[in-house]
Amino acid sequence: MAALNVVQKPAATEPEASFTYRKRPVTDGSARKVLCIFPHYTKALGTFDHAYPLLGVKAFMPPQGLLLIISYLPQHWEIRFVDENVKPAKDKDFQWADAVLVSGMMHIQRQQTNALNRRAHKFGKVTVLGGPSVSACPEYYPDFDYLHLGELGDATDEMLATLAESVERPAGQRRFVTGERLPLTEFPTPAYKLAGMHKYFVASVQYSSGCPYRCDFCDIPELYGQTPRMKTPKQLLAELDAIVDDGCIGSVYLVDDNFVGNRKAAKELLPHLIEWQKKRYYPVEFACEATLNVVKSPDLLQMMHEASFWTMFCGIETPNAAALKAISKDHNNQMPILEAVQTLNSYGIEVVSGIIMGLDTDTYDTPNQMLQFAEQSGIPILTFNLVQALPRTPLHRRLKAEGRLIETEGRESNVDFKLPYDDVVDMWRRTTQTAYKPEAIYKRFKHQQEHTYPNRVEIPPTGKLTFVNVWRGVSTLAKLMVKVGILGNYRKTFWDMAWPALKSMDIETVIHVSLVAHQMISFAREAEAGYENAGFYSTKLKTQGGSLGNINA
Ligand code: B12
Ligand code: SF4
Repeated sequence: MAALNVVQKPAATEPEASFTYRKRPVTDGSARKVLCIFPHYTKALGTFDHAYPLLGVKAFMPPQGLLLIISYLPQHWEIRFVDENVKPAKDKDFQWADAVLVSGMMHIQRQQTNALNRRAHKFGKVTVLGGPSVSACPEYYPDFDYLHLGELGDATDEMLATLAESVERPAGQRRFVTGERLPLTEFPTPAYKLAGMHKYFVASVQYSSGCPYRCDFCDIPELYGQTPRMKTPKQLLAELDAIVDDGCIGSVYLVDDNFVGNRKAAKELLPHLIEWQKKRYYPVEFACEATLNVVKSPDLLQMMHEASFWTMFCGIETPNAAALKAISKDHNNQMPILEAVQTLNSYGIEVVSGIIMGLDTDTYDTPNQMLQFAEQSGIPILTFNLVQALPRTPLHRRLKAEGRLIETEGRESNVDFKLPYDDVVDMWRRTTQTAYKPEAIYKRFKHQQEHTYPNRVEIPPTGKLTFVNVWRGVSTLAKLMVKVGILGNYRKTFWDMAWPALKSMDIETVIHVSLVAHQMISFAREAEAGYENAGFYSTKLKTQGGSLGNINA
């Protein structure tokens, strides 16, 4: 739990030319104590749970949406923030509160989300739920008192006015639906300080919302729109300052659905990021989600290189051109995929690839094609997911019309695959296990050591040379040496990579490669033992928490 305090409002930012949204919540006179909780995620390949004890952090990423809502709450309301991924909420937190606000991101989190509602109700507290999951699927949350559907906007004001008037639980559930969104240029700086950046694997910021494409399986266009909306560069720099001033030195993840959804806007931002990095001696490196066709804009890539973008999550989904066409992801066919990955690597950008299995076009040869693609591309992290039909997607509507949705508890996916279910799950499991055999992932990392990392902009040591950072590096390295280099059962593979890198004092690479590989190898082994879910959307309960990734862009 973070400290109890009242959040400071950030300085106002320049309004957009088309700005019409002027309402503010009517909350005069009310003094409220608000408990804001982010539920535990379901363990995933991409939540990096196995890396936390080695790095001395508690969770993957601070919950941007909830921290933003906190900053938007009336200044005189008292706030307690709990990220259950860091520390569970205590009974006394619920007792303290007048109202409990919960943010639920993923559908797979919904059991944890509904459990928080039950706890709050046990103490007689009124509950509000917002976030991507409820916005797409309000019916998953029948027992919350208030549902906030959509982005920050008129619904938020209405909801706050309601809480200001009364914190009695209403007789029945009420929904607040955003009709008019608050322009991103009016978004306050999220309450990063409450979260404490040092507790997280990576920090997060948001520059834009929305994506212009319309992939068959993705709910982003319907939830966040197809015309990306942006903050101003000045706003983003203020957020980066807040994050770095709070002690973050390392990766900052741009949570934008597609960082290059509006290339002009990305090009306007990047010179500011480059200048900021230079001025502050490159304290951070960036990761983002973007469509692979960014390689068509070398000027954009050059600026991303100079701003120190190190990682890009691309929803490659499948190397099969016909399959891409079938899922309306033809923009991945605009250039040969392997060449696109090489181009990104040549700018120092390591690709993380989303992969979907269980598509209608899959055959028994699909695992071989996926593994061949992994090897040829040299992409170290590929998030193999089973396709899931999310509500508010073309895929969901099509499968519903075809009678191919199976919403049975315990299934790995709600899609009635063309191939037999057990075969598809088995293909997923075999692909994951083979891709994450220690020799295989270390080989792909070797490719990155040769073809990507040397192409990164040279960073002055000063930016990251703080006592905390050096200490974290030394202790992480020591723990990795013991856990993987001495006790690990793939220690020879580790030393083949680590020894030459240590001799050339490339400590950062040793830590990055062995930490990420450790997560992936451990995850794949758990999957082999049947602990992890194949579909990271499935709400199937596991004896041990389940699994990475992200699927958009
Ligand atoms: C960052 C991110 C992650 C991070 C999350 C870490 C973290 N703590 O933040 C990581 C990388 C771990 C992740 C993983 C996954 N993710 Co993800 N992720 C995102 C992403 C790109 C951005 C979320 C974000 O920060 N947005 C910016 C904030 C400001 O927006 P927001 O959260 O929507 O908040 C706004 C409103 O919702 C509202 N709001 C939010 N909370 C609250 C609370 C209250 C009380 C109120 C009033 C309002 C409110 O106000 C905010 C301002 O407008 C979204 C895409 C998206 N656009 O949502 C996908 C998304 C949430 N992820 C998704 C998925 C599917 C996954 C994975 C399953 C992918 C995978 N294949 O493994 C995994 C699951 C991990 C797990 N085991 O739980 C889906 C969720 C679909 C669904 N509903 O289930 C999304 C929507 C993308 C997509 N369509 O594919 N993800
Ligand atoms: S998958 Fe990516 S590119 Fe496709 S619509 Fe979703 S966010 Fe856009």
